[in-house]
Amino acid sequence: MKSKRVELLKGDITTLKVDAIVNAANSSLLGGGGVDGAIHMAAGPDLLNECRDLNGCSTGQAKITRGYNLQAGHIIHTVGPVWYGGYKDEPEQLASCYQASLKLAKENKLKTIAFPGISTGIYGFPKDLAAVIAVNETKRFISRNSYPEKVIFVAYDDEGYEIYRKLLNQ
Ligand code: AR6
Repeated sequence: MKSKRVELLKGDITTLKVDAIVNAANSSLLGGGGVDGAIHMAAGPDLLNECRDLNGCSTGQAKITRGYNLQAGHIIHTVGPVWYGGYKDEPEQLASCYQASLKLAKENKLKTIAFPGISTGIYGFPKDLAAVIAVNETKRFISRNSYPEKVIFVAYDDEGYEIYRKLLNQ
C-alpha cells in the first residue's frame, strides 16, 4: 500500500483496538443485525442506552458514542443507503457516510478509525463500487486533514479483502 495512513485488515471489527470503529447502523440507531448487531453485542447494553438519547440518524449522516466494553474508545454510527439499483443517489449517500464519519473523527481528534463496508451487507450495495467510494472519499479527506492519522478498512471475507487490496495497490 502506498499510503501509510490507509490500511487493510480482514476480520471482526469489534476486536480492534482503535480510537473509533464505524458502525453500519440503521436510522433508528437502536441496533440490528450484521455488524451493528455484533457491535452492540460486544459493547454491551450501555451502548443502547446512549443511542436512545441520540434521536436516530439520517441516511448519509453519522453520530458518535463511547465504545463501552469494546477495545475501541468510540463508535461512529453511520447510516448507509439501501441499494435500489443506483438511481436514488445511493453512491452520493454512501460517500456522505464516509465524509461524515471522517469529519467526526477529525472533530474529536481521533487518530485511528476502522470502517466496515458500509451498506455492503443487508443493504445490498455492490461491494466493488462501495469500496471505490470508500477509498476515494478517505484518500481525499486525509489529504486535506491531519486527523484521523490512520484509516483501516476491515473486510469480513476474502472477497471483500481482495476488492480493497486491488484498489489500494493501484
Ligand atoms: N466485522 C467486520 N465486518 C462485518 C462484521 C464484523 N463483525 N459483520 C458483518 N460485517 P451489514 P449494511 C460486514 O449487513 O449492509 C443492520 O441490521 C458485512 O460482511 O452489517 O450497512 C443495521 O441495523 C458487510 O460487508 O450492514 C441496518 O439495518 C458489511 O459489514 C442494516 O443491517 C456491512 O454489512 C445495515 O446494512
